[in-house]
Amino acid sequence: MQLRLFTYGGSANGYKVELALRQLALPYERVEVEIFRGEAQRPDFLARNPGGRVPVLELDDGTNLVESNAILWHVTRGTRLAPATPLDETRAIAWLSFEQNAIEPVIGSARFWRLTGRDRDRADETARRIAQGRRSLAELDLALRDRPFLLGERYSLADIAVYAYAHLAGDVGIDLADTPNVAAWCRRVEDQPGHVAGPEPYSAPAHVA
Ligand SMILES: N[C@@H](CCC(=O)N[C@@H](CS)C(=O)NCC(=O)O)C(=O)O
Repeated sequence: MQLRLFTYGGSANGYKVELALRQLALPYERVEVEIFRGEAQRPDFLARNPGGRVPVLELDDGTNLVESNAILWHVTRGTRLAPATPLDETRAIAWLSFEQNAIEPVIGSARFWRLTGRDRDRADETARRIAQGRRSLAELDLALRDRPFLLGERYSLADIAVYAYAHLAGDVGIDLADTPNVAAWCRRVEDQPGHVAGPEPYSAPAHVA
């Protein structure tokens, strides 16, 4: 049995994992979960992830892994995308935490609301998150002023995790030209061998009237 990735095309959390699997040429079966039709709330999926969220990676022994960054850590272990030293491991964990605190629920949520019509009944909160997103990218820009990648000279899982939502900031009107180090880093990430674009557009059921 091979790896099975349960994901949703519009999810950048799922995209992170697919990007790593593709760049490492690890074979996997992709199972699309239409989260906006309740497919992640069905008992069979909840048995994999009681949180009812994608992505979930099923290993060849049937173990289900949840949380995109934990999955990234697992699939990149021992590969060229893993941190090279214990200190870099610590730095990578810091970037994965930054991504889950300052990028995903900020740029990711604002973008989801805006692209699916949910911003109409939460305009203030959307604006607040976009403002926070600008601050997060400014912080990222400062960190990237003296290094090509987040851990230094080498592209790693930290770049994949942070890139997944950061590169989508333009969808909420944040111009990456305002953070030139981030813009240049996005181009370097996109130039990596095996890079694939993502995530996919939101599916029709994601949109609200
Ligand atoms: N922190 C989690 C977030 C996972 C997550 O929020 N997944 C979304 C799609 S991006 C989902 O499945 N949402 C369905 C729901 O919450 O009902 C991760 O990084 O994997």
